[in-house]
Amino acid sequence: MTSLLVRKVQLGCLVFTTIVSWCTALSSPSQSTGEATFLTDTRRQHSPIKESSQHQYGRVSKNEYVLTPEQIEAFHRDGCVTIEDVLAEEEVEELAAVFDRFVSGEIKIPGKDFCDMSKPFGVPYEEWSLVNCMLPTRYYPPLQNNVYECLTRSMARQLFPTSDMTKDYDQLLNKRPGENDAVFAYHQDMAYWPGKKVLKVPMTDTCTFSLAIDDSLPENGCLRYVVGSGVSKTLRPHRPASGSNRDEGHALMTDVGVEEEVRLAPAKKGSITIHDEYVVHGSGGNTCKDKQRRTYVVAYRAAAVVAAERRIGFTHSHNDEVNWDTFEESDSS
Ligand SMILES: O=C(O)CCC(=O)C(=O)O
Repeated sequence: MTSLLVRKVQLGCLVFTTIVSWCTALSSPSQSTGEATFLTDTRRQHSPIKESSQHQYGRVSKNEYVLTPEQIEAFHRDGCVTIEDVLAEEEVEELAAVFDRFVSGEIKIPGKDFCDMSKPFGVPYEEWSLVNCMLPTRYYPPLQNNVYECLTRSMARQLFPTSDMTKDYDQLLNKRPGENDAVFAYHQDMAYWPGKKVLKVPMTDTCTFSLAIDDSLPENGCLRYVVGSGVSKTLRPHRPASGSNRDEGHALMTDVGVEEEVRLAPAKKGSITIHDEYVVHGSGGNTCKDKQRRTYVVAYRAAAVVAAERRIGFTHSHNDEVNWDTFEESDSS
């Protein structure tokens, strides 16, 4: 009788504790991540919080997503990981509406920050296949601090807990339907950026998030990467993807060996891929006649790295005077 009573009391406590912790998670956005000012609070129904005996994982509040140890390990081991169902349908739709205003030219982006990443500069807009809008939150400040930024900021700080991860740049990409040449050439992101020696910093810590605004599939040109290719943190030789120099087109490319393992990283609408700065990656053309592939990229780097970039005038704008061609090193390591 006594032991039955004790068990009932224990069960009652467990139920009470679980309800309290769920309510706390759902009602208090992370203090450290700040409030999303752009999007309405559309707390999702279809991304259940996964619980283990000690931790809650997944979308624990409006602005916070807790990664599992396995997801963190996969990012550091493979150079890329997919996180399913991070944003709700309504949240994605709200971002998509602003996205489309950039791509249509309604929100203006100056100079080379509005370009095609698969073609040389100078190709008319109507002929673009892979539309690229650099730095959307610079050119349209109301987009700053949106729910996607808040969630990814919380994840970045879990991936690199000691680096004070800070937003470095953002970018919108749209592969137009049926454009087989909407190819993002294989590259390492570090090939585009100044390295440790130029910046005089001891690390390059980076995590780059890509939100699938549309389902990102092999047939509409989802992300693909060479598994584990970033682990050695060495830079492969790169060359301009269009023409003979960077004045003809912004994109760079490198080679992938036939023996290397290339993995596709499809992501459903609302899911996110995260890749690092040294993993070799790119994406194929869009073979779907009726599907675009819209992707919203936001990259975080160690605060010391971002500060050092800005000190030399590097902001990830394609209009920067300081760019890949002007770095003193041929090797960005
Ligand atoms: O999503 C893609 O197609 C490629 C994007 C990319 O290369 C990047 O964000 O570094």
